[in-house]
Amino acid sequence: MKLDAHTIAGLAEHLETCELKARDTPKITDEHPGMDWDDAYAIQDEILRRKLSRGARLIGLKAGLTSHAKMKQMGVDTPVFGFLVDSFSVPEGTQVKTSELIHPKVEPEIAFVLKRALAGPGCHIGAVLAATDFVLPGIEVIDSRYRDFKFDLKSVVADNTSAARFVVGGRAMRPEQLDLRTLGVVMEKNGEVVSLGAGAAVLSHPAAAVAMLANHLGRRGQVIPAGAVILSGGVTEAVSVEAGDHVCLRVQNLGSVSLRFA
Ligand code: OOG
Ligand code: MG
Repeated sequence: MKLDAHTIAGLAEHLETCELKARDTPKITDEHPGMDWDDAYAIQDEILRRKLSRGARLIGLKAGLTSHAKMKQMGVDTPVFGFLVDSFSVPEGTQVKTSELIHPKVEPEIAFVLKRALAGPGCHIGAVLAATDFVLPGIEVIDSRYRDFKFDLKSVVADNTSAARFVVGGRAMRPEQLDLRTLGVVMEKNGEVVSLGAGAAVLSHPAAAVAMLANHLGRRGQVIPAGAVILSGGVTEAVSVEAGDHVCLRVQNLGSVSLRFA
């Protein structure tokens, strides 16, 4: 750790205020170029602690930057991990208020729900599939608090990996009924296809992203709890959205899920 507790608390408050007020900020490594990975996750943990102390519930976890398309789009080379609380979850059919967001983008994702907790280190695809209750389609709405969506990995980790909103829906299926690598994914905006891909775009197998998350948490003495929703990461590049847009994600065998932006 390079930052003291006071600085970490101040940066967490700053980033969370930007989130809650839909205000952007230069990336925090501009002011703190020496901050390390532990500092970045400590800032993210402090944002979670602030939310929990105000009554939020932790309902899930996310992996991000798990596909080459996403890594290339953001100019980075390693996955990152974040948390999901109840206020991020949008029921299908309700509208996402763009006035609460800075510059939202949508991503097509495969969501996992576990029947048993998963612990790392040493977690692998087999362990993930054995512990998975079902998978289902999800649209993640990301909204970096950083100006023009420009960041480095430590800044984006501190900013809870741009997490903002998400919806899951469609048809839940057990993983043994599917080949998650060849699962086709089509995302439409206002009726036009804007991105398409297959599950293997995520680390060759979406369950590998969940294994990486379990191994990341294992190093910190934590597990992925049963019942949590886990977003395994955008299959394709993220697509910008604005008020009036309608986004529909269709995943092979898993039906569709959609979101409207107001
Ligand atoms: C970071 C979050 C990336 C994903 O699925 O790749 C992410 C960002 O691109 O702002 O959630
Ligand atoms: Mg994502």
